[in-house]
Amino acid sequence: MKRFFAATAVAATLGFSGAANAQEDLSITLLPGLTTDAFYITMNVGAQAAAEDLGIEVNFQGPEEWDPVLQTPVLDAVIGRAPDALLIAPTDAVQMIEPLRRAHEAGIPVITVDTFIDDGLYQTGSGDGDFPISYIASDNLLGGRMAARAMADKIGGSGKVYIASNRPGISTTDQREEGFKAEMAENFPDVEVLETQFNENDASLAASQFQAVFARNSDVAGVFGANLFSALGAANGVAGAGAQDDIVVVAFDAPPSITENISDGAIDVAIAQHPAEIGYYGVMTAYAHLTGQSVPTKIGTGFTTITADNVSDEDIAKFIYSE
Ligand code: T6T
Repeated sequence: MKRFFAATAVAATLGFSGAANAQEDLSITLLPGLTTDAFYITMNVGAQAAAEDLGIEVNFQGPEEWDPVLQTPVLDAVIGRAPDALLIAPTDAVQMIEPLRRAHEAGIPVITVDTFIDDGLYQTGSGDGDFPISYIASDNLLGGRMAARAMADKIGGSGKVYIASNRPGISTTDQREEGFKAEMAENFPDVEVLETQFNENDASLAASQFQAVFARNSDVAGVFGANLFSALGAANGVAGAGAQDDIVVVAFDAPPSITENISDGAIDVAIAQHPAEIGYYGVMTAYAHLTGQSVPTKIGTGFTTITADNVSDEDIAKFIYSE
């Protein structure tokens, strides 16, 4: 009974409406982009906290690498086990539509967390991929703009920069790239954004790509690492070239490996997402839907900007990802 009231109180603050029927035998699967990424490990921490509050079960299961070809068989196995709801970070906005339709057609409510399929506008009656019931994530366009502002500030408003990213076709990193470029074009005309370097989520490749860009542009002023592995790799490349005092690195994501780089001076700014919030509200949203309440089709979570000035603050510690 206590849990029922706790759950309905959270649902009420989220703006969910309708009559709730508490149910404690529910099982939800959280299928991340990859299981070995601190971002998703932290999302699972939030998801498990919600599961505990609600007295339900959440399973965390996914591929070990970012790849729709590897994520699809894991998804098919999950569909075979018929969980009450699926929370998933689709690894490609287009390629994951049909695999996810199989879950939807099997009667499993789909909520996407972090990334979206199609255009991310769900339950609109238009588009191939509007069937998920909700999308819970950072505002990645805004995050890209925040990274651009931080970069422009650190490089003094002019110079050459480039974006290190995973691969095209992923909603999150595509939107960060779009937001970063739009902010530079609109507000920082003296910043030149060079061609984006895609690294397939491989930090070693991101490091060698930095070396290649640096060899062609010895005056490069900054790198925006648009996700954890891109940022770590770029920072390693910059440090390996002995250029950390001259080249600014702005990172998306904030595992300890990145905040340690901030303390050491290899990374200047990290835009931390709030993955635990995504996991918590993801499970709450699934629970609300499963117990007969209406839910928002989109829930946005926040960011925290971390620099050398605040990296050691007590208030910041809760935003550093779990590993
Ligand atoms: O940046 C996160 C996530 O938001 C993105 O979709 C994929 O990369 C991360 O998991 C970090 O590695």
